[in-house]
Amino acid sequence: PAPRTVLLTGAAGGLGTLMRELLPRYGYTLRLFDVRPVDGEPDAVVGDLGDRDAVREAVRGVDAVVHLAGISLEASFDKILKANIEGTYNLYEAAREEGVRRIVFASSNHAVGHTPRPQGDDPLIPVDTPRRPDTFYGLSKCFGEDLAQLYWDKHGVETVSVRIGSCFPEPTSVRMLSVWMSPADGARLFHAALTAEGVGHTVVYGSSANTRLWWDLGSARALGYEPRDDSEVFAEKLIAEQGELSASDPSHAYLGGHFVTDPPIWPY
Ligand code: NAI
Ligand code: 15L
Repeated sequence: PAPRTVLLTGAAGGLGTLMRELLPRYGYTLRLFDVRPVDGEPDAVVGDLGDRDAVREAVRGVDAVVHLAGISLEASFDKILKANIEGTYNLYEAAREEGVRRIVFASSNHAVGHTPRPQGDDPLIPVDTPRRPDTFYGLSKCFGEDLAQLYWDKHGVETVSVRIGSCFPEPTSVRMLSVWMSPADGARLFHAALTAEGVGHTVVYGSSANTRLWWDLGSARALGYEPRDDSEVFAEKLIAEQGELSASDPSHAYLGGHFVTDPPIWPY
């Protein structure tokens, strides 16, 4: 049966806030979890991914998990280790113990961020391109994808790992014209990832059907995902403001964009 009750971790965050609004329209009842209180949601569970008992209690009785919680930008290795590596392990272990059979894991384009971006007539980047993280953050997403594979092969917990591009209400950079996922398409993709049958562990890129797309959406479409949005409507304005991506600037040369060159910027 299709999952109905879904644990949404990271519910206080940017993507969590968008999905809190959009996923219930597909009929899901959400249980919310975050280390921070969730605005306007007094029933949300406030807990840390590092607290195994809290995580186990949070997953108890749900049909599936959409796992968004964690550090979402580059940070020190120690912080990434706690929140994203140990935290994601705790979530999978809790799911195994509680018999939860489906997880949608918010992976990231930064798992492959050091891959040169296609230029001109270059082919789209396939989903099985060798992983080339651009940060410790991206490395933690590689770990999460491998953890998902392990829990499928060994314990029968299914995962769709979604290598999200940039999911924000609007694209705000020229790079985002290629990697943007509209919130509505994000909800479509998460719904497909929650309901497609026999996914085992499937890795997909998460973006809209952008004219300037850099990667292959084939594995996402195979789940039943049909994106409806295209960032091209924002192209003229963004290119007039910022110019085209440069071929020689290292922060424009790879899928991960400025993550390849930025210092750690996680604020706490
Ligand atoms: P965000 O930083 O706004 O939200 C992350 C949430 O996780 C925050 O509310 C934070 O309090 C919570 N969190 C952090 N550490 C925690 C812990 N130890 N225990 C419990 N909760 C914890 O990030 P955003 O943009 O909402 O992203 C959500 C997820 O999607 C992240 O895993 C991120 O890596 C991934 N992602 C997001 C993209 C985007 O475009 N928004 C792109 C690629 C990946
Ligand atoms: C990510 O993984 C981040 O979580 C998000 O904040 C965006 O910066 C996105 O990647 C991106 O690549 O634009």
